[in-house]
Amino acid sequence: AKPTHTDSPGPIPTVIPTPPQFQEIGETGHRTLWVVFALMVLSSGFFAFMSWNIPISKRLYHVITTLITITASLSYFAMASGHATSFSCTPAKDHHKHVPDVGYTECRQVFWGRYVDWAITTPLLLLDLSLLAGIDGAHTLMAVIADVIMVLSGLFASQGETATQRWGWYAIGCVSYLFVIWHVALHGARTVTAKGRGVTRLFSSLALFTFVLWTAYPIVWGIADGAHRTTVDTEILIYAVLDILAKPVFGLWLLFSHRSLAETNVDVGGWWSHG
Ligand code: RET
Repeated sequence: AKPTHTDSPGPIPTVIPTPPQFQEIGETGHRTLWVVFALMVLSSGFFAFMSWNIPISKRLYHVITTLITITASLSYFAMASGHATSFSCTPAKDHHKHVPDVGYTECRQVFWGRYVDWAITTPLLLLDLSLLAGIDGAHTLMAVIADVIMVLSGLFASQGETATQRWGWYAIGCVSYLFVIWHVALHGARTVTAKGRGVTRLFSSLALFTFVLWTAYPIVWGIADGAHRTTVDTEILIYAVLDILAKPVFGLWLLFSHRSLAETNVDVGGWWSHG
């Protein structure tokens, strides 16, 4: 029947839905992103400067390491200027027991620019370590592919809407990470001994430093992006410290050691340089 003006509009809803809760960047996070951008630019300049008097044939680590901080500069510029970010919304439960379980949506700011950065820089960091340890192309390639799968899994996890999507991808990422450690740290520990005591000692310290640092990333991800237990600014601060240690500090350590330890040289054949 045709509705008339006397029709009731229906029952008045007894539960008013809670509006989405937003978790987003604040002043501290914003400033931190700009500071890290500046540090990455300075490091890139410094690494390029360090390679000035080095013959091309001995510049492979310099080139790789400078590319790592250049890539980080670009991604930090994007994030600091407000790009490379989106909101990931997930259903959140209402924790008050006496209120019916209405649930609401929780939207957290995610910087997907990080994953683009990591997809480029973590393979390059592994390449530095693999060349240092004298790991063959086959194992290096497997490590790099496992690493890219790890980072892309993290990206998919961060965009997931259901717990299955988010934690499923996270688990896939963690398994890939185990492959990376296996191919680079364990395999490298065997191959590096052929390069003598000095390189073995350097590789052991650098690989330990790397994998302790890298393991912090999935832990931070689980607490911040997975469980939403920290603010977006705290997450930015923690990743900032980790990124500075994993890129500029790692780079300084590697390039200064390479300068004083001739056995770190890699023979990559005539394609890289003619002498
Ligand atoms: C994710 C989530 C999925 C599971 C794992 C992760 C590991 C990330 C790592 C990142 C390293 C980044 C570095 C950046 C350089 O500055 C993607 C967080 C295992 C290991 C070293």
